[in-house]
Amino acid sequence: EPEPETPLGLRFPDGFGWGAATSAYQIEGAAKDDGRGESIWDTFSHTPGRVHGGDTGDVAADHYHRYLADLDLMKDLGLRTYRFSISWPRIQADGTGKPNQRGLDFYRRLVAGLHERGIAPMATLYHWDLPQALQDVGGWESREVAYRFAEYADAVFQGLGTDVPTWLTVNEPKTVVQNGYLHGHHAPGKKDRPAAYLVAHHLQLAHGLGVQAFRAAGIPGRIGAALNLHPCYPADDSAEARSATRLYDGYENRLYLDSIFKGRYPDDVLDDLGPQSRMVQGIRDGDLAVISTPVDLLAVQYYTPYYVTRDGDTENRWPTSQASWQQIFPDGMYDILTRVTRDYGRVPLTITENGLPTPDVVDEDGTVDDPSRISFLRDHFAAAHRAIADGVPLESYHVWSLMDNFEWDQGYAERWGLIYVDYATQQRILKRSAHWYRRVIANDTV
Ligand code: GBH
Repeated sequence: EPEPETPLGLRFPDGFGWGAATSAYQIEGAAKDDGRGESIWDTFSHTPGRVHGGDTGDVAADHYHRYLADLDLMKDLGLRTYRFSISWPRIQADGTGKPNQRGLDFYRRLVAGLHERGIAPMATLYHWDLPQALQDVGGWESREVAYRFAEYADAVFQGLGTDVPTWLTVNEPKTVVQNGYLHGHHAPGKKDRPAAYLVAHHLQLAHGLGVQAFRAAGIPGRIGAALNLHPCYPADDSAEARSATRLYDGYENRLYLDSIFKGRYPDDVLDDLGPQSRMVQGIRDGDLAVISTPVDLLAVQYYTPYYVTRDGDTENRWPTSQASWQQIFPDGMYDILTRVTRDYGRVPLTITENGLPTPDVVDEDGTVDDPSRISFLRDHFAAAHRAIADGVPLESYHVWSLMDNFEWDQGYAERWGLIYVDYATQQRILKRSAHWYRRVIANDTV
């Protein structure tokens, strides 16, 4: 095994979009500033027993107050693109009505600061922080919330539209479905399978209505969906494992991809849910046309593969990261990128998340050494390079994450950043991987 820093000599296309990603609730803190309302993640994290260590996003990395210093760190790294999310309850405290100018102003300042530093902004409209007031009227189980989302999106387009070249609608609808409504590990913490897939439909509808609102607003720029995709492989060669893998892939990938790119939900998944399921009952005429409103790009988030057994469970094949759900398998990046291009056409692709948590500590000399992040990124970049060489229209790559942050139900126990955050002092330290990434970007070479 060579030193992880040893270059592989893989050159990326000129101007390739090297970037990093964050989300609002995970980094901003400032939970009560400037008229921000409460989100379901405020409620969830303040409910005892829900989040590791009782951690909350009240302060997080205090990015709301430190964004200028954070912008300077992005510039220091040489980032060409930065993906962040907009907090819905900062724009509409109760999820409806006239936008809160002070909330919009924060993102205006952030976006202006990115432009001043030559970094392209990429904004996600919804990264899981639903206004609590909308949860109180049913949350994503209510079809109405999809229409509220479109109104919120329009307020954001009017407020900062012309300065943001790339928009994403809903971050990882599947994670809301699975973690929010199947296992209950995320807000709103339900375990209700019939509700979960109705929520999937309403999130897809919200996506489509958001794309339509963007077209109606007539502002320049591009918009797409942000999906976490999982390559699914049979755990053995049996016909049973192969057919279980097919259905698993339906729930993990095709439910979201087919509805957006083919205007239909996959038959195998609909059959499995059944005609009396809340989801199937909740699909109205015209919904799939809304959901499949053409997008300008697709944002892919890749973390782990699944190996599916004959009885439809999954098993691990590769070493895991500190997150027990994450198997480290760089070829999965190649497989998912080439598959999307093969099955859904040559829509421009961006990687909007890929990374791993590491148990970082500050050494006596004040440095933070994370060699496993360097080898992880090197190998996943190499897989993306191979996909590009094979014709995949991949234009940018955002590492998850720019900085350590509130990792949802894991609280601050998992550190996913290129930049270390000392939460006691809010001091930032570039990890060894950040210094390595700076050289990758400067040379366009891994
Ligand atoms: C992304 O989610 C998120 O977009 C980002 O906010 C997050 O910080 C990042 O990745 C790192 O996790 O149900 O216990 O088996 C990744 C979503 C998280 C979905 C883990 C599957 C399985 C955990 N994945 N989850 S569990």
